[in-house]
Amino acid sequence: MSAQMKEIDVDSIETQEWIEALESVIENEGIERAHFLLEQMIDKARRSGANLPYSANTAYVNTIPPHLETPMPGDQGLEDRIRTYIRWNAMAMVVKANRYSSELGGHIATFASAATLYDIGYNHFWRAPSHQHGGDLIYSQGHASPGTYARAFLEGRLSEEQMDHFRQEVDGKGLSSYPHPWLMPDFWQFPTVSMGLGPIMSIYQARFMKYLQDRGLADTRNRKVWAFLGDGETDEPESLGAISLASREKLENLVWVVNCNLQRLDGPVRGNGKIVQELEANFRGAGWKVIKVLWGSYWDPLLAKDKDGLLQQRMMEVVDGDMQNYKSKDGAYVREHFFGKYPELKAMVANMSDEDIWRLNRGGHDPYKVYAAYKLASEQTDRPTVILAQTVKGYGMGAAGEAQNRTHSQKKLGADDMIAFRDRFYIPLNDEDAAAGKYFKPAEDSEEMKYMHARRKELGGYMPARSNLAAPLEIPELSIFEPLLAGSGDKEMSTTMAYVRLLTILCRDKKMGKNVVPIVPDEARTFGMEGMFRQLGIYSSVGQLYTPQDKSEIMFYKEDKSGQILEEGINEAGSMSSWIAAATAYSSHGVNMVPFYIYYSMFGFQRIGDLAWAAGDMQARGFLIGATAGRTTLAGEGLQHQDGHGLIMAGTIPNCVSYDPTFNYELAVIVQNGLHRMFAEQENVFYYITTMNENYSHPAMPKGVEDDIVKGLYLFRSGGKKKKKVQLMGCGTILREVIAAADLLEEDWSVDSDIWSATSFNELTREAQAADRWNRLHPLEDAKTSHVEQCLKGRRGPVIAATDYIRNYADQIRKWVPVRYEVLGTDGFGRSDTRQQLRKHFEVNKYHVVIAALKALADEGQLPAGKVAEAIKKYGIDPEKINPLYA
Ligand SMILES: Cc1ncc(C[n+]2csc(CCOP(=O)(O)OP(=O)(O)O)c2C)c(N)n1
Ligand SMILES: [Mg+2]
Repeated sequence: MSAQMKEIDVDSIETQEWIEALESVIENEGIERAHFLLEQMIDKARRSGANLPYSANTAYVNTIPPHLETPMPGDQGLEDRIRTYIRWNAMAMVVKANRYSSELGGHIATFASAATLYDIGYNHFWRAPSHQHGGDLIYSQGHASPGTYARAFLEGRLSEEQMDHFRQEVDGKGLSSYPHPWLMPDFWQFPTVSMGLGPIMSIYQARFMKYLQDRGLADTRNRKVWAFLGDGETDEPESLGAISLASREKLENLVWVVNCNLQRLDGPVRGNGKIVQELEANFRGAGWKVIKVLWGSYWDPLLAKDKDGLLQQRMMEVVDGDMQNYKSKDGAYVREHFFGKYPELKAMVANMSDEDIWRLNRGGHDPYKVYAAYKLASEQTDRPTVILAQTVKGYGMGAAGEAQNRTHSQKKLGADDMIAFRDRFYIPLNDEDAAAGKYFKPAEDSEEMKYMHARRKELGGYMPARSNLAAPLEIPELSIFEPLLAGSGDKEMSTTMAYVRLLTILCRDKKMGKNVVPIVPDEARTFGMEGMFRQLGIYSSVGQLYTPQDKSEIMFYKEDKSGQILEEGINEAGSMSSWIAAATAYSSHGVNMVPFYIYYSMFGFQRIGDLAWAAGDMQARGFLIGATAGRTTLAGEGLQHQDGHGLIMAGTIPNCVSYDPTFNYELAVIVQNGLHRMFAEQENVFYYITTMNENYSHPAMPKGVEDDIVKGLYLFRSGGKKKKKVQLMGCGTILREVIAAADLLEEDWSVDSDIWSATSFNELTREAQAADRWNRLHPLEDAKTSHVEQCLKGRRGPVIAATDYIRNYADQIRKWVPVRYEVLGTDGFGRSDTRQQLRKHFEVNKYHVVIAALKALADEGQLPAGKVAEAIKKYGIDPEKINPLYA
């Protein structure tokens, strides 16, 4: 009992009796029974009116007491040696990369603190995919990658040459700085180095595995998702933002290991507090199983002696800043500053040498403690587990960085540092080799090597490994979307409605329908998808435990264990994480899933852009549907809803293919082509397609336009042979303004127009840039011409493009437009009003298209400038109106 407690204890004999009674229950009936009795007493006290304060924390000791630790199997001596070699090689590869060029480098301190945490997993828990098991999924800390490489090197999966080319990726033999599937597609599975993304993706991955299981699409039973986080990383909102979903969904298949080395990049994570306790409260409150692994076995005898709880009290009162500082000093310092605070504690360690005190280890460096924690985590049946492992950042780096504030980025180790590291871990290298950072690999027939290979063989093979073995899907012909190809006649509809029809048709497809994963973030009704609730069901791991309010209606809110729709609630990051899990199922689960995630386009890339970038890295395949797109098309919503730049952002992701269709048939052609590319050809691209909520009638598909729709530009309507002629381009809803402008030009100004539907300025630009590049590098061969140039060849008159996006979008193709090119767009903040008003404000309505066309003709000397002024007047345009960019 602590000194404070003693002071308030008014009857110590009574206290002792209660404690003895409890001890007897623990001894005779076990800890569970004791827990039960305590809960009953607390309940009784509360009912009797006691206002007991709630504490989500437990004492600052290991959750698993020594006598309940599962003993560790295997040969610890061998494992320890293997681990030291991995430590050495990981450090050496970083130092060597930095010596090769000071521009390169990497991180030593993170893996140094985490080596045991990874090793126990590799040696005892993580199963690779095999005939017996689907494989566990490991989200490792991005900047701990040297440790992963160092193990793979010992295993013979990476060569010395590859190790020597850490972070030298350009010529093809090097190893990725961080886990990047794009750059090492047979190795890494999950890009985690942008902090917070690994944690949230791991939660939705674990949930998606339940979905696959419940829908009978893959056997994911007994497979686990393990995610490693830094304690600093938990400050990212994405890290902790979805933890309650994990417990709500009872994701017993999820284990997080938070490496609590108490430091982040700049300094301590919670210098003035205790990060472990803060996290414990968060996770316990959210319903996770929390296992604290704070102290190593050398502390056990001291804790056993701590009958009055003073040592525990000291452990609790010392803040993380001091905890870190101790490990940067020595045993004498710890004796004086930690134990020395209380004479009783000082006496407790009086017969220990300074070296003995220094050896008192942190839990995360103790294989026995870590094993026991992992074992307990792997046995959970009804909730996710978080292991809070206390470690030392830069463990073993000594003067070169151990527990020092600057250790995170330390990568310059001199000869003395290297030799000290060698000595610390008994690496069998002479001084010269150690100073040079020579890798150490024991002989193939050594006990260590045999042991390491045997462990992985037992667990199904080597990890990490990324596979790409899913069977392609059989994609329906374009004709399955006949209702969209035929035109809507008099019926006015939006492309969002068309999308819902398309998705419905696809879900009914006998062959691939079941692989479709519709995802919505509490926005299904917005997009008219509520009919799908009943048809497909909303996935719920427990089915539907209530009578839905609208049960009597045809389209009632149906939750179902085998439901197909993922209704993610108001959570774009979570929805995107689900989409990523589905879009990479071909690799993680061997089955091609076809996710369609529809959302307000404004809450797309600019909200979850970093996840979208990670999706590109992971070679995700699927559809993102940016609905209610366009800055003037989503009327009445205003500045924070109207998207005029999502397409530009989509274009920044190299393998994201994006389109802005106007008509239903365009949408159908684009989706069918995407299905073919991604799920039959299994190309590593994903699609971003905008849809709109403006209703209008849709023409039937003209003949022979499919290929050009896919390329991004096709002739929608050919104009007449008048002397004056212009080329008009548009996309999305603004194409309709362009079409109306063509009519005005002819009627009012006797100007003919060819009308082009530009389904993708992004694709046009990429293709044209590729042609340019080829031409630059092949100066002696016949030049390639871009699709834009081919389309415009032989056409008369200036080109005018108008879109519902910022001008940069259509402006991208300027270089390949052989004539004068005018671009209208919606630069500036949006605002709420009617579409007509908004298009007037942003100057993208039919009148402005006409003005732009006339001005281009005037500038070319085909019209007097007075005609333009006349038109401005005729259409009631105020030439002094404020520029919408600044309005
Ligand atoms: C989103 C994001 N922000 C910042 C960084 C840069 N960064 C890399 S590691 C690091 C510190 C990590 O500290 P912690 O999470 O505690 O991990 P440790 O290395 O201590 O295990 C930072 C800030 C990043 N990779 N991603
Ligand atoms: Mg840390």
